Amino acid sequence: MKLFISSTSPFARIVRILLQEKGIAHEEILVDPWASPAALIDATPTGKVPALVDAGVAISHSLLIAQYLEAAYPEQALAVPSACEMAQSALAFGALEAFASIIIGRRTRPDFDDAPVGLRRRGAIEDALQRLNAGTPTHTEGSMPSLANIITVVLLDAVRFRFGNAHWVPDVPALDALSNQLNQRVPFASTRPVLA
Ligand SMILES: N[C@@H](CCC(=O)N[C@@H](CS)C(=O)NCC(=O)O)C(=O)O
Repeated sequence: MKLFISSTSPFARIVRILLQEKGIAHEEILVDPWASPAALIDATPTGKVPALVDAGVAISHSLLIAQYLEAAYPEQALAVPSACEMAQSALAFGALEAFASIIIGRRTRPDFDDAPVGLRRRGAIEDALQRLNAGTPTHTEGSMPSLANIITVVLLDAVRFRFGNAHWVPDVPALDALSNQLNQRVPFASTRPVLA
């Protein structure tokens, strides 16, 4: 199994954490998606990471890859998510898409952050972080993290990585505690975003 990743992609990080937590053997292929390497384009015409190649098929999109892993490796399946966990995943993933929209928007417009669409995306991230924090997601030591908590920590770490303590990033002590707790685990610590 091969997984195309970049060192900063939060979407790739979700899958990297899942594969490590599940103990599924795989090879990570580090690429710059914007350089459109042929092997990545072969796997997905969008040229986006993550892309997984397994058993002769190529699958892109982090959540579809997560769904595939649940079906193809049932012995390492996650616990069935509750309605609250599904809602948490949706909140966190939506904010991650808003985050990616800002990072990609900067490529076409350097002042994207302060343009109307950038401000709208920023507002979505801020609101989602506040709601997630108020929902105080917890993790029980010794259990496999839920997909909801994986996406939530990936979101918070990505926001801190790209925006630091920018004035608009809300105080989220419950999320910081969750991030500190889960980043003690190798699958989280070994995949923290770094500039290549
Ligand atoms: N919805 C996709 C988003 C993937 C995505 O946007 N990946 C970014 C890196 S964070 C990328 O490869 N961008 C290159 C491009 O947009 O061409 C997922 O969940 O996997």
